[in-house]
Amino acid sequence: MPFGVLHGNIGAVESWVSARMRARFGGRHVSGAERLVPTPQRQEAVAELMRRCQVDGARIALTLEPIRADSIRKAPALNAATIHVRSVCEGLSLAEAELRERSVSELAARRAVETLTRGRNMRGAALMDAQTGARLDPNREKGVRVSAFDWEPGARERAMEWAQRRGLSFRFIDALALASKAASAPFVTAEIGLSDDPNYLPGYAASRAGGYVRFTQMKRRGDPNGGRVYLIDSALFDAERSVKELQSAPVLIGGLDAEAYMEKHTWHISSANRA
Ligand code: PML
Ligand code: MG
Repeated sequence: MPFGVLHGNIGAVESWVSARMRARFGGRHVSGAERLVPTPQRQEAVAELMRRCQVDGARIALTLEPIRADSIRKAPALNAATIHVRSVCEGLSLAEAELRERSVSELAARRAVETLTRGRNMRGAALMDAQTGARLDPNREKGVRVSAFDWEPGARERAMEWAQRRGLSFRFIDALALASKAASAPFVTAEIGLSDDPNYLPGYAASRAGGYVRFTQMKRRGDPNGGRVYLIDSALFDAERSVKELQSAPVLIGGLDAEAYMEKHTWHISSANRA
């Protein structure tokens, strides 16, 4: 299942590169993106990452790291849905309910939402025990940044085209790939995420069982708070190994299942029969 062995063309490419871009401006993180590509495509990948950072005068850190083909695992893309909500309050409470439906305790789900909406300048993601709500990340200031992932070759372009036809952007494509890597780790029960861009209002709750569920409003315009919280099954979690896996185990995400995408409006459904 989640971590398959690579076959065909992917396995045949001997050398890969993990390329990561992080940009800061005025002491704040303003942009970040990454690719995992066969070495001959690294030039293109770097050019694309540089196009992502539109802020003049930003301090940009670019990291290129060689990756062995036989260390790359494959994970399926999560099924995705968009729920159109009427207010930020409704978006946040439905996202919290989505976590509850995926075995997260009431306390932990509430704490996850509080951490996300009140935690200024969260750098990486917070790791939280899915039952007790206790923080598990070794360095709470820094959090944990899930990294070293991409769509499998060709799948990003197809996913992008598909998303644009539905008015969705690269943010969705990037966030879905990231959530798919995280969800494929057995110790991740669920996740909740929100952009730190003050003008980007949608957010999501994600899990292996429930897929990637977007809510069109999870913050008010102008609010710079954002981040991610992973709800962790502590019985399967090992502080050192699991954090390393999230941060640096290279994963390629299989193609988006466009047929599995759904859109719903909360004014047509009750939260009880959403799933
Ligand atoms: C989406 O599905 O539209 C993306 C939601 C939040 C993305 C979080 C981020 O930008 O890091
Ligand atoms: Mg961001």
